[in-house]
Amino acid sequence: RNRALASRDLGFGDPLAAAAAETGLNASLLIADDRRASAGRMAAALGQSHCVEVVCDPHQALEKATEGSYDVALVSLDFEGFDGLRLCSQLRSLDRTRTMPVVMLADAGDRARIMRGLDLGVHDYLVRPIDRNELVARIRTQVRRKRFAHALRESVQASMELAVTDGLTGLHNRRYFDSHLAGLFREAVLRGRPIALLLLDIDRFKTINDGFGHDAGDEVLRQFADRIRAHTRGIDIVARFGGEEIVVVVPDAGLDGAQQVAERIRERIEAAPFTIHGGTRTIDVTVSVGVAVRHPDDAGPADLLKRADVALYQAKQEGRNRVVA
Ligand code: GH3
Ligand code: MG
Ligand code: MG
Ligand code: MG
Repeated sequence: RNRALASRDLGFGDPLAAAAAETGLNASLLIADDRRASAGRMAAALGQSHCVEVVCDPHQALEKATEGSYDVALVSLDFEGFDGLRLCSQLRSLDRTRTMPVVMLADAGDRARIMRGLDLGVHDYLVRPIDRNELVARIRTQVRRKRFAHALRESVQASMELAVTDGLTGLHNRRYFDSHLAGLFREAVLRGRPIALLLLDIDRFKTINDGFGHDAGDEVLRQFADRIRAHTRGIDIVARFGGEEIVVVVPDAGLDGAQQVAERIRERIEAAPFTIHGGTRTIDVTVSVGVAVRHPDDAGPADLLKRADVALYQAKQEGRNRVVA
C-alpha cells in the first residue's frame, strides 16, 4: 500500500495511465496537401473522431502550423512546384512545431525521399493510394504517442519538483537547500559580494505539540512557513532545514540587511497569534533567529551555517524571541 501511495505522490502512474487509456481522441489535425480530392477523402475519414483542417498551399500550412496548436500534421511530399520535404524539415526544426508529429503523404516510387524524411525526424508516412483504415490507425497512434509524451514530460516535471519540496510546508527541502547554498556561496565569493544566512527555530515548539497535539503542531509549522515566505523576497531561498527549523539564504545581504530581514520575520510571528483546530483556537508563537554573514576567512557554506547555529543557540540562551547575529 505504501509503495502505491509513494508512486502516486511522485506524480507517476495517474496522468500516464490516463494518457494511455484515452479513447475519445478528438485531436486537432492539419492536412497540408494540394491534391484536393485525396485531401478531402482523408479529412472525411479523420473527421469522424478528430477536428481536421485542410490547407493546399505549403506556405500557408507552415503559417497555420506555427500559429495553431495541432496534434498532428499530415504533409504531402509533392506540392505543385514545391518540395514537401522542405515543409517537413521546417516543421521539425521550428520551436513552435518541434513536438508536433508529422506524417508524410508519399507516392509509392518515393522511397528515397521517404528515407530522407525519416532521417529528418518525421514520425511516419503513408503511401498513396491511402487506405482509409490504415490512415485512421496511424494517426491515432501519433496522437496517442504525442499525448503520452506530453503527460510524461509533465509528470517528470512534477516529480522533480516534489523531490526538492517539503511536503508539509511546501517550502524547498533540505536537499534543495544543500545543493543551492553551495552555488550561491561560490558566486558570492567570486563576485566579492556578501551573503547572509538566517536560521529560524520556533520557541518551545514541544509544548505546542504536547499541549495541542501533533496535528496542531503541523498546522503551526505550515503557518510559520507561510509568514516567512510572505516576508522574504523571491530571490531568497527559504527551506525547511529540519523539524521546526527554517533556513533563509539572503543573497547580497550584509549584516544590517540580514538583521532587518530577521527582525521583520520575528515581529511578524509575534504580532498575531496562530490559529489551530480549524480556526477555533489561537496560540501565541515566537521564534528565535540566528544570523550569519559571509566572512572572508570562510572556507565554505558550512562555516556560515555553523555561525548561524551558534547565534541561534545564543538567542535561545538569552531568553528566546530574539535575533542574534
Ligand atoms: P526551543 O525553544 O529550545 O527550540 O524548544 P523546542 O521545544 O522548540 O525544542 P526543539 O527545537 O528541540 O524541539 C523541536 C520539536 O519539534 C521536537 C519535535 O518533536 C518537533 N517536530 C519536529 N518536526 C515536526 C513536525 O513535522 N511536526 C510536528 N508537529 N512536530 C515536529
Ligand atoms: Mg532547539
Ligand atoms: Mg524549537
Ligand atoms: Mg528545533
